[in-house]
Amino acid sequence: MATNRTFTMIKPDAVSAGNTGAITKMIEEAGFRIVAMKKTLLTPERAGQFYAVHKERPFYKDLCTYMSSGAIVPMILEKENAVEDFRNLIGATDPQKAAPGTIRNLFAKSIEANAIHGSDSDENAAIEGSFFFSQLEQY
Ligand code: IDP
Ligand code: MG
Repeated sequence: MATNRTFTMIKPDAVSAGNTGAITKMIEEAGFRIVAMKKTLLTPERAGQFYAVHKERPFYKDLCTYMSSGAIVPMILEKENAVEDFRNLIGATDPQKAAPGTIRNLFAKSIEANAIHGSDSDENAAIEGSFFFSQLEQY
């Protein structure tokens, strides 16, 4: 079976709550291989670049402040049908609407502090992965 890749990051609320291990375990048990992973910080400016697609949205400034408020754990993941399967594993943006058993249902605090990011397309997965990691051909 062909595999493909997606990009994720565990967001500051989930890292500071000590849920990095539990979330990483769910990701591996769902069949994703962790290709690359690190713990790092975003400045507000870098958060703004990452979420530039949302810069006209009312929540943009708060989102950049929140995403630079503490450590994050970005990862590149590999699995057959990775992008779609990972979006299903994390659940809806708003944790109140996220299906039972999804990562956001279990760990998110709010629609903003929603525990985890997941790319929405193969194209964005590649762009977002290279925002944090280089020389991926060696992984
Ligand atoms: P997604 O992360 O499920 O793809 P997007 O619409 O791409 O959702 O939004 C990016 C991020 O912006 C969300 O994960 C969340 O942290 C934040 N966000 C989205 N909608 C709202 C909102 O209505 N209020 C506050 N923050 C929001
Ligand atoms: Mg999105």
